[in-house]
Amino acid sequence: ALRRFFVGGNWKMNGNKESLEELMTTLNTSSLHDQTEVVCAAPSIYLDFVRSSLDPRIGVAAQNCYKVAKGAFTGEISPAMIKDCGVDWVILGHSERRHVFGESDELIGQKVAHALESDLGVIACIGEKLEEREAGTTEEVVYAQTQVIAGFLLSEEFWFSFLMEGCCSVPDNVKDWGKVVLAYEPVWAIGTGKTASPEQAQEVHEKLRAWLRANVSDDVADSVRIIYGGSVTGANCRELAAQGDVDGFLVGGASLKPEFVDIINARA
Ligand code: G2H
Repeated sequence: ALRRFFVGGNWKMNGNKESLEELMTTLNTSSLHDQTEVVCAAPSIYLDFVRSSLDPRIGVAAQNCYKVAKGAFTGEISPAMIKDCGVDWVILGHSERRHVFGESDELIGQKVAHALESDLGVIACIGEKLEEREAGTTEEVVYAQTQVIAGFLLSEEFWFSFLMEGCCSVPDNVKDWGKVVLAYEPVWAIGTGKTASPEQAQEVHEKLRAWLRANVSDDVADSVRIIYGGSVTGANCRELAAQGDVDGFLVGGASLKPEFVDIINARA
């Protein structure tokens, strides 16, 4: 296939030096399909430690970052700092950032733009809530989130500054889609043990690819990896990986366990 299988482990706020060392020893000594691109997202305080302990064939990601390079933003980290630790990826727009910490679409779009400008790869997360799925608005929600990540929808904030300041540059967050992996994570499936069925995942991934074809380009639609996240395990990964538009996974809970190796090797 055109698209290299991509498996991200999202450790979230878990582990300590001892347990992560053990996990990394398992990953470093396991046989991993070399066709799979593997990236582990560590808590920011451990990025340096994880980058220096993990085998170089495995990538490392931060789980969040801020939208500018430096300054008076207590508690935040910048893409420049992430790069300085030898780390090449960042997860942005994760549902926990959106729903536990109240990050808006707008902010996520700005973070994506700055992270890409700083030469980080971005795992950009989107996904509908249970009530949105039940109301039949899944497509509408994930298209809107993708559009704000892409940045070419003229937002209220854009029009406000256009009118107030005569600003005239049209936002375009993503100049290089080659650095973006789109993670579809239905919120109702996150950490709940309720995985989307392979058909449910395939349906949304296929529609997202069609959206990219219609709104970006054929080339981007064919090449962007669309990965699935939400209660992926060693037991359900193979069936999901067999779907034509599922190009990998973003794995939470199971990425802290040895079964992460089975998930990395899910595509035969
Ligand atoms: C979704 C996923 C990882 P889990 O948040 O991003 O977590 O696999 O635990 O549902």
